[in-house]
Amino acid sequence: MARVFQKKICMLGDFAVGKTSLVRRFVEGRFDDRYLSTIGVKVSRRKVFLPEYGEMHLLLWDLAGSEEFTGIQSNYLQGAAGALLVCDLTRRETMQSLRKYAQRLEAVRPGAPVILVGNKKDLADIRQVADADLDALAQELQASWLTTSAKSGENVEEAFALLAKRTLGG
Ligand code: G3D
Ligand code: MG
Repeated sequence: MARVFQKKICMLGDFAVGKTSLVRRFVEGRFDDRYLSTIGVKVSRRKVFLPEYGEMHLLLWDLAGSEEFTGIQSNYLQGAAGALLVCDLTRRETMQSLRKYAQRLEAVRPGAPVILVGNKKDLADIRQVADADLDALAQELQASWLTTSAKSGENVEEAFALLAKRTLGG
């Protein structure tokens, strides 16, 4: 029987950078989600197929409601195979926050892969974060980076697929 990989992925980033929108875009109609009200987390599931590895099930953990303001608890990060660190390209300070999220993940899951995501790429005329800024931070955090738009869908599939691959050592 073929092995099916199941991996927990955490969405990390400041309020309103687009974490929930990215998950929603990625899972599209295939909503199969559960709201864990006790910890204020929404978990969505999606299958991905990686040519070199086969089928994988991603469990996408996203903070919901007031939990977004009270901050992440360590049980949110427990067991995470990796995380998308999301910033809003139109708000520079949201990129600076990513170091902090990376450190928190590192404390709970040392060595877990992260992908830096600069979201809201479609808002090019009010963009404040350059590719070079993301590249420099990604090098510091030993991560890959991409820019996405949850609105247009650009690079959304790619961001999750890249992280999925990294969780398998690819
Ligand atoms: P969060 O889960 O990180 O807090 P949300 O962020 O996904 O709730 O998104 C916050 C707001 O940004 C939402 O707007 C959402 O529509 C918008 N947004 C998310 N991604 C993009 C994007 O790629 N491009 C643009 N233009 N907007 C985006 P509202 O107005 O509903 O609060
Ligand atoms: Mg949200």
